[in-house]
Amino acid sequence: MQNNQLLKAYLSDADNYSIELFGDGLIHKTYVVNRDGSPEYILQEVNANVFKKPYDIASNLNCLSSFLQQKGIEIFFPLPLQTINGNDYVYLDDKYFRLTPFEKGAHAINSCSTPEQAYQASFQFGNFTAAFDGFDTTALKETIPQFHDLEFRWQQYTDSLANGNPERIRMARKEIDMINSKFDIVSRSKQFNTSSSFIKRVTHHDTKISNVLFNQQGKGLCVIDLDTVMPGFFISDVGDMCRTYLSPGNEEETDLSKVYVRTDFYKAIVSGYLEKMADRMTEDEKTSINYSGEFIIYMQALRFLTDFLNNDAYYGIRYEMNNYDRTINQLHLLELYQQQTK
Ligand code: GN1
Ligand code: MG
Repeated sequence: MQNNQLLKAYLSDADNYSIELFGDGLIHKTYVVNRDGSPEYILQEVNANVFKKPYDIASNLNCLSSFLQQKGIEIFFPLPLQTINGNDYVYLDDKYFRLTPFEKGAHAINSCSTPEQAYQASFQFGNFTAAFDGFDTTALKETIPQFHDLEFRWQQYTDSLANGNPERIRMARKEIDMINSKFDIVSRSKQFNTSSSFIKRVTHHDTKISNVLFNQQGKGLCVIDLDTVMPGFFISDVGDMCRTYLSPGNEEETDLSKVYVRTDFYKAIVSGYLEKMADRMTEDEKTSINYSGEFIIYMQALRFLTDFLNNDAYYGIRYEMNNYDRTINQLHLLELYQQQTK
């Protein structure tokens, strides 16, 4: 990468910085920018195959940040910097890059290992949505259209069954049958789009624990990675926390004995989220809390399987059967989730 050219768009003393790869996201490439060995910025190459309109992300962030300022709401909201020329991105070699200050004294964790961490993170996501109470969500652009629309994901899945790799379809027969047998999860999602008891709010849509910053005492500080902040339903955020915090083994784990549900973490997620959100949620929403996990774990299994059948067009993979193994992992987690959290 042409490090210097990139950093020079932002920093007049770009030569004093070095760049190294950072984190393990499946979509963007992320780098940390160091000066004298200490981190100063996060540099990201935005995946424009996934986010087809990168300027929609910038527009959403500016809109949300103005709302917070106008209302005097003090949550930490990490905005990318503008370039010296006042642009939201550097466009180089057909790629979009952005630079965000590194939060000193804060750190992210890669896996959730205590109920307290689950509680802290969940509180932050609830607090984030609550901060935008009264914000007109129609002002936001959908940075990935129909991102968490389960009926749409189902449609993509049935398309992959019709047009995908026939050998892979044969290989995944058991998982296809399992997905099909749980179609009631898709049916139930319909009520979110049709009933006024379910409210569209500013939701994050990617609530894995590495998207929360903690202070040195382990207290949650804020949420980061705001590209998929869009109008959505709370089940997206609570559900993705269930998907990613409940099991000690993550979606990459192939030893399924390490993929199980820690029910005390489930309680921590629910109580952290409700702390700020309980008063804002309708009765129908509250009785759908448990459905959140089913909705998202199922959707993720569906998305991994669809990608497998489509020859891995979307998710980054480390080995040939990665998306297939991820599907098996998520279906296992879903089964246990349905048995153990009610
Ligand atoms: C992607 O890029 P990353 O790892 O934060 C995906 C999420 C999935 C996740 C599964 C834009 O998130 O929806 O849950 O992979 N993000 C996008 O690991 O598709
Ligand atoms: Mg992300």
